[in-house]
Amino acid sequence: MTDFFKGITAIRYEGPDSDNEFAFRAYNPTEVVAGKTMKDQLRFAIAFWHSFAWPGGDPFGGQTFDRPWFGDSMDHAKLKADVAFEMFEILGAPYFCFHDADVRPEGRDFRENTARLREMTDYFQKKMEDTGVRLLWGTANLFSHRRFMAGAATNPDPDVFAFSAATIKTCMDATIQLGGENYVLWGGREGYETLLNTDMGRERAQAGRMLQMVVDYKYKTGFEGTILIEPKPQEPTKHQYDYDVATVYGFLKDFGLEGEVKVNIEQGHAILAGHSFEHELALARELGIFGSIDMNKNDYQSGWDTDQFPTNVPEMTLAYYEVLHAGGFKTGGTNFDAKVRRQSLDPADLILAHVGGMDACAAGLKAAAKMLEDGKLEAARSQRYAGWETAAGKALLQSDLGSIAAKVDSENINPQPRSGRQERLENLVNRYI
Ligand code: XLS
Ligand code: NI
Ligand code: NI
Repeated sequence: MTDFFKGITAIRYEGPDSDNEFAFRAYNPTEVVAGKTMKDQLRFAIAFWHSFAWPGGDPFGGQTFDRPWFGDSMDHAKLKADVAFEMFEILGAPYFCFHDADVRPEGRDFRENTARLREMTDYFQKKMEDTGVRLLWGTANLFSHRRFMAGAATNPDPDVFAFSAATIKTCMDATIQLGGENYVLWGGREGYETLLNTDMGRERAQAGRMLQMVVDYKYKTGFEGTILIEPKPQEPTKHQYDYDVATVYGFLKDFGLEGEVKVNIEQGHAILAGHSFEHELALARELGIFGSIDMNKNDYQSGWDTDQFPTNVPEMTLAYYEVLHAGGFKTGGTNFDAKVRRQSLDPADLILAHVGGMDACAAGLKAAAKMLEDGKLEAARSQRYAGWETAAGKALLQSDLGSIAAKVDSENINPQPRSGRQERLENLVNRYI
């Protein structure tokens, strides 16, 4: 045991009337909601990078956090892992997620990086066996080191492509060893700053080839998890190739990988792309590529990926409505890709940020389940499209422009607009929250 959390003990469910800051009010892991326990519906994961590797910097100032594991040695890395697992246990979080660079110090070269990652993977494996905490997904950090400044797969330098491919292999190996349920690719620097120096066609083709290699390696190794792409429109690069769910789907279709790869949708990235979270979730469901979610919101004014913990229950309700509507998570889950604000220095801040996030998600899930079970929202939606269920409606889609024109003329079809009832539906939604 480290003394980092200074005696904070396991967080328990105490219900909505509890006065205890260190308790869940909505998240009751064993309570059944929509046919599964909340633990199994929500499948919470803690993001290693934001809670344990991020120093609290912003563009105007560096480190604000003073963590005993900040340092470059393997001992620091192991202390960081020890504290992380203590936090997973305090929160009762069933999963975590990590990048290679979060868990091992940067080595001199690929060989040293790989050796350190292997050593840490073994260290994690032991901790996972001891605690029962599982890996939701692993990923490679192909964006922080300066070698990746012009991209990883999409780099103009083939050596960077090679280094990236090799690094992905080691991260997939670590994910497989740890029984990870997914492998994520977020293309932080897979995009460009200016077209003046960019061959977009070539870069897209390189990204497609890299993705194919990832899928091939999945089959070669027998990895049973899901390969996920995490869309984001910009930041760090100005134009990112995986802009949003629709763009990723087009990319997958282009390279024939739409049956192999799904999406990890982040609330903050949806907002950056000018969409709502629920739009991205619903579209992924319709396209058959819904996989997992990163649950962190952005500040609505700043226009940055501020990675804040979710606190807004009405937003969570609409999000989990879409998740339930998609049939719930299969290999995916709810990853808190969220960081405490840089002034939130205390160990307790880290714990309570997650407690609040877990409660907000749980409250949203419960409201969403009620909404789905009641069926009033779906009934209103079906009613709106009822015309398409009639024989005439169905026949229309099998017809052609000429026949339709003749029909509209002979029957004098003259559409009468009907209310979309938006406010009534908004009022209905608020009744469940
Ligand atoms: C950054 C992304 C990143 C991915 C994992 O904006 O959200 O944290 O989730 O590389
Ligand atoms: Ni993310
Ligand atoms: Ni993000």
